[in-house]
Amino acid sequence: MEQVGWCSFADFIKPERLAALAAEANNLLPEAEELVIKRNIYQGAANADLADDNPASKEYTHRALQLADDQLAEDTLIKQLYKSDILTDFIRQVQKKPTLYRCEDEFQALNIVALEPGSWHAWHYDTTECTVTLLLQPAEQGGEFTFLANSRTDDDEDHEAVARLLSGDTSKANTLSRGAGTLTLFRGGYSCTV
Ligand SMILES: O=C(O)CCC(=O)C(=O)O
Repeated sequence: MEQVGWCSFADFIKPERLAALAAEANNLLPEAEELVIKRNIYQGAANADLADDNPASKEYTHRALQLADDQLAEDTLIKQLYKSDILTDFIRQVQKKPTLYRCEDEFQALNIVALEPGSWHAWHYDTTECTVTLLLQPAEQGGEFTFLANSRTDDDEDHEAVARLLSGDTSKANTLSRGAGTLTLFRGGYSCTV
């Protein structure tokens, strides 16, 4: 985390518990909303008046089935995992934080995201410093997770590197092909991600 802005733990969840988590998520999916969001990489409305090479001028579409935190009951396995003090403390230690609070946002704290054929993530920065994801079920095809670690700071951005990434050159980016049960932490608020 400190040196490259991300880390990933394969087989973080034992297979039998993972199967139960994946089954639970699949059972909940009929209640999921298909989210179609058009936005620029900074999560704002694209401004076509800006120069063409300014990423804020470009719109990307996110299309996925999503369950928000308020759709995940307290007794679900995934919510129990999210609220586990052991897990939160582990994530705190990986980030070397003196204290780590769980997100209290009623929709955003915990999400289940399902990408079906025709779904995709848009290039974006997250609104958190660090994002934690757990892959419950791998893609049959594709599904790579790509991000340009630390492509911006609080007051600066590597514009050239971001422009190269958005034009399709992922040679400087990290691309992870994760197996089921992989827990990944990455500096999502500072890393342009898809
Ligand atoms: O885990 C993934 O595949 C993507 C995660 C992501 O883009 C995000 O949480 O912002």
